[in-house]
This record gives sequence, structure tokens and C-alpha cells, in this order.
Amino acid sequence: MNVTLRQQNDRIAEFESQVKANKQHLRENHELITKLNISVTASGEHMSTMSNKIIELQSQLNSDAASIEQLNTVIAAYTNCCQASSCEPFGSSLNVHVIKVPGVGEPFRVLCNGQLAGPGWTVIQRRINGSVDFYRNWSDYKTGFGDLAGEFFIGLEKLHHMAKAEPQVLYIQLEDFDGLLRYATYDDFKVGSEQESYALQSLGNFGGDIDDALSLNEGQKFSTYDRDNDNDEALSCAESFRGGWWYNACGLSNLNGPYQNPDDYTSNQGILWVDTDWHDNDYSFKSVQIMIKAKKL
Ligand SMILES: [Ca+2]
Repeated sequence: MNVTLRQQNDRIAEFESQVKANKQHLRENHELITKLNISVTASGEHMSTMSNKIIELQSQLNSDAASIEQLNTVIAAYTNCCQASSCEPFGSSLNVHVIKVPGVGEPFRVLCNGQLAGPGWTVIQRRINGSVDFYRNWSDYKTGFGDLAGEFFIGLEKLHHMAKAEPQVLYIQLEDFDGLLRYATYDDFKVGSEQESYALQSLGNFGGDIDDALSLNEGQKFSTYDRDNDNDEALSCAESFRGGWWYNACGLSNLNGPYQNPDDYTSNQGILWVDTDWHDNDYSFKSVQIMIKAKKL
């Protein structure tokens, strides 16, 4: 009997020891699980950061792709622009384009009008409403002035180089205050260099449905109020007629004269083109457009 009791006591002690060992083991496992949990949470945060980073990089890539696309457009525009030396390649376009003319340093913007007199004309001067002052000095006429969306003069230096490469036809469109449109053409328009005072070296044959009011100026140098190159020894035509032109003494035309409203007109101080059957020098036109285009030989 005593033996059995002792044996049982021993077994109980053994169990207790096992339970203790198991508890210790459980505690250790619990600690391990806690550690693992912490580690998993940290990994999750890391993943989330990585994921955000990937989104950020993706967006950066998209933005880079857009920049490249934009640069390609600019390159394409530059390539297109610089293959054109006039409005001719732009056909019936009535818009502003960029051209590169040999002899003129940088590419520049021009107004093309392919609607008024057939395709490919380059507009070199336009008057429509008096918003731009045309009574300007030599330097302004040399470089050009105004706004291609409104009134402007392209500039004598550009004109010289544009007409130098090949013979040009000059087209002058006049509109009176009754809305009547008439035109003149000259088939061999050429302007000298600055050393030649941008002389109107040649005009060629006259055509159109108005009188020829420009051939009288053929061969004349350009004059402004600060550069009197005209044929009138007594006065300055640029000052008297308040413009810049290839004045003779002084002539029958002044398309860069002051813009005048019919109700408020000063004689000989307007946009003049003398046509005895239409309007003489007592009339200032409502609008003018002067264009050039290479002559097809
Ligand atoms: Ca003079």
C-alpha cells in the first residue's frame, strides 16, 4: 500500500514537472508569436511604403513621357518651320506660320493668306483699323513692327532677303469705306539691301483693276522721317505725308500713311492710292493688304 502511494506521489510530481515545462514552453511560444506579430506589422508598413514609392515612380514616368511627347512636338514644329522659307508650303492656310529665310538670322512668324488671291501668299503689310502707328523711324521700318493678328509691317530687312532668293509677285489689295475691293499686282518685286537704302529696285509688269500708282516709285530708296532719301529737295515726303515709303517727289501712293476715319479726314494725310476713276489723294482707304509670292517662271 505504501509503495503504491509513493508511486502515485512520484507520478504526480512528474506530472507537475511536465505541466511546469509545458507552461514554460507555452510562454516561450507566446513570446515568439508576439515577436512574429511585430515583425509582420513592420513588414506590412514596409510593403505599404514600397507600394507608395512604386506609384510615385509610375507617375514620374508618365510625366516624363508627357515631357518627351511635348519635346517631340516642338522638334517637329521646328523641322516643319525651317523647311519653309515662305507661305507657299502652307497652301490655303489663313494663319500665322514660322518660316526661315536665308540671310535672316532667326526663324520668324509671318501671316499667310492663301484665301484672298490663291494659295501661298505671305502678307508683308496690313492696315485694318488704325490700331498701330505707322509714322515710325528708320530702325522700326528696318526690323518691322505691329501685330500679326492686326496691323503690321514685316520689316525691310526681311523683305530684302525674301525677295532676293527668287523673283516675287507683289499683290496690293485695297478696300474703301463702301466695302469695295480692288487690287494691283507687279510681277517682279525686288527690294535692295540696307546699304542700298532698301530701294524699290524693281516692280515688273503692272496688273489689276485699279490705276498703277506705284511704278512712279520704282528705283526710289526708302524714306522715313529720320532718313530723307526722296527726290523732293524742298521737303521730306515722309514728314509731309507722315509715313515710310519709297517716296519719289512724292508720288501717287502712301500705303503706310496715317489711318483716317472718313468723317475726320485731313487731306493728303492718309492711306493713299491715286486712281482718278475711283479715289484720288483726297481719300484714305479703309483697309490694305500687301502680299508677296514667288513668281513661277
Ligand atoms: Ca526730301
